[in-house]
Amino acid sequence: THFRLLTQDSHGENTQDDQLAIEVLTGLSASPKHLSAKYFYDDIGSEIFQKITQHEDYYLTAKEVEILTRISGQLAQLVDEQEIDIIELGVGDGHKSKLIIDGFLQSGCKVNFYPIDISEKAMVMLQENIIPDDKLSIHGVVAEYFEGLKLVRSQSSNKQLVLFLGSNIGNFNREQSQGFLRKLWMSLNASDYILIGYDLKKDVNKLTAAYNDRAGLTAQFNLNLLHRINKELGGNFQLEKFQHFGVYNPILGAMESYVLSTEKQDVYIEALQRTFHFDAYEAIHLEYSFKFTQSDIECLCQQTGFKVTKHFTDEQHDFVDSLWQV
Ligand code: AVI
Repeated sequence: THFRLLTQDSHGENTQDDQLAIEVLTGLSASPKHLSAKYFYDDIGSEIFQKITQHEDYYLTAKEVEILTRISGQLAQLVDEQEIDIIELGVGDGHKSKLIIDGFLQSGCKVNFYPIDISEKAMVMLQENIIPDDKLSIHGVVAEYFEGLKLVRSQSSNKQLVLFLGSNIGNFNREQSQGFLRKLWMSLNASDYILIGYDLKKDVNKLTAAYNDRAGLTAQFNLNLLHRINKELGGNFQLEKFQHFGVYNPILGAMESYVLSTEKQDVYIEALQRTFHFDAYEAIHLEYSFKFTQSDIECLCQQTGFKVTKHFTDEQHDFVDSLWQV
């Protein structure tokens, strides 16, 4: 098959397990308590997230699909190359990548697709949805974003288009997203492209509904992190004694996710040999999902060295995919 999996050896770095343990110890010892949303995506979490993206309350995915379906031909025309590397940071199920890839293939452009993700499972799911053909090669890279990007760039000298879709950038805070984009700018060649998805600021009720969906998927998604700690670190969180709370912070311009301890309780985590105390209704902060205005997006572009090629939005202006050039 044309599908190749590139993996990297870790050179005495912390394993993912160690990282989770360190994160949990630090986060649950802090005041206020916090855990990183980065750890949502074990196999169960990835599956729940997939369901969230299909739920009508979580409008983000449908809006981005609407945009990408409409612009895929136009993208290929704007980029205008004979052969291109499309590098996707953090792969979903490949549904959105495929829309973009097809636009290039239909314009006669040869595509080398490099999905980069830390999860090998994500790569397998993707493989089922994207079928290679004569003009499309796929090289899955299991690595952190920038390690993977370095690996890809050491193997190719084509023009590159980096995809960072789904408002994944919203899970960074403002400094982190600036840092991330600067680093991306430095890693690419002059006139390479990036296409980034941004969820726009909008009616608070619509935002709140998206992060408190009626099927309870978001609640499950967040509580799964406690379940993961039980499983991987020998914790004894009783999930029924915690409650999901998703709320918009209009000063930050971000949705915030918490789980609240519904009573006073102690939780023991074996791998850390520690007990953590929770007061009644004490919160653990889990996630930010930042929202943007058009001018937030333009500022970010300007501050990080890129030039805006074009913003693409859906009919109701809920979401933007923004094409920038180095
Ligand atoms: C992956 N990320 C962009 C999602 C978001 O909207 O922040 C994760 C998510 N959290 C709750 N629902 C979805």
